Amino acid sequence: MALTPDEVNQLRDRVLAAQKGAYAIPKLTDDFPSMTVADGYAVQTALRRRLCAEGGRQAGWKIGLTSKAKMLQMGVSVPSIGFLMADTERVAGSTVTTQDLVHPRVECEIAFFTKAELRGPGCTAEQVLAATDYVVPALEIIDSRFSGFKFDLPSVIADNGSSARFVPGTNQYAVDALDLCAIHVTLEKNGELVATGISDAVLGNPAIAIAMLVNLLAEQGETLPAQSFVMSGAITEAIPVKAGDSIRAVFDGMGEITTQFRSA
Ligand code: OOG
Ligand code: MG
Repeated sequence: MALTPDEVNQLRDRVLAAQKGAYAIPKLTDDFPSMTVADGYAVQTALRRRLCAEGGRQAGWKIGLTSKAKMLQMGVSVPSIGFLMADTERVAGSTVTTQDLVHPRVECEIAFFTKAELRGPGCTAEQVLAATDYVVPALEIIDSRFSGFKFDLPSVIADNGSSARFVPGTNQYAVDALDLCAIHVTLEKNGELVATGISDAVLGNPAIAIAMLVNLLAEQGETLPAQSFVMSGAITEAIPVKAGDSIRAVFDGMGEITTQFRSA
């Protein structure tokens, strides 16, 4: 760690203000070039504690930068985890407001809901599958608080993995009812095809991403409790959206999710 406890709190406040005020700030490493990945997680944990102390409820976890498409798009080669707050969940088919976001982008993901606790280190995809109650298709709306959506790993981790909104689909599937490595997804914006992918883009199998998340949690001394909702990472690159756009994501064999974007 290169940051002092005071600096961790200072960066927590800087990120929190940008999230709440929906404005862009320079990436944190511009001011703190020696900041490490561990520092990024220290800021993220401080952010999570602050939001919970303010009365927020954590709704789950996310792992990101798990597909080649995302790593290439963002110029980062290591996955990162973040937390999901309940007040950032939106119902499938509903409207997402953009006035309270900086420069949102949409991603298609598979989300897992667990029925047993998972703990690392050494958590495997097999253990994840055995502990999974069901999977659902999901959209994530990410929104980096950094100017130009440009960052490095310590900065994006401190910004909670660009977490902004998430939209779980309503159709639930047992993991043995489908081939988790072969879900084709298509993303349409305003009726036009803008991205396609197959779920094995996520580390070969999205269950591997969940195991990786459990192992990263273990490094922070945490386990993944039963009844956790976890997003496994974008299958395709993320697509920018603005007020007036409508999005339709079709997950082959798992149904579709639509959402509309409005200013307020
Ligand atoms: C970081 C978050 C990436 C994913 O699914 O890959 C992510 C970012 O690209 O801003 O959520
Ligand atoms: Mg994501």
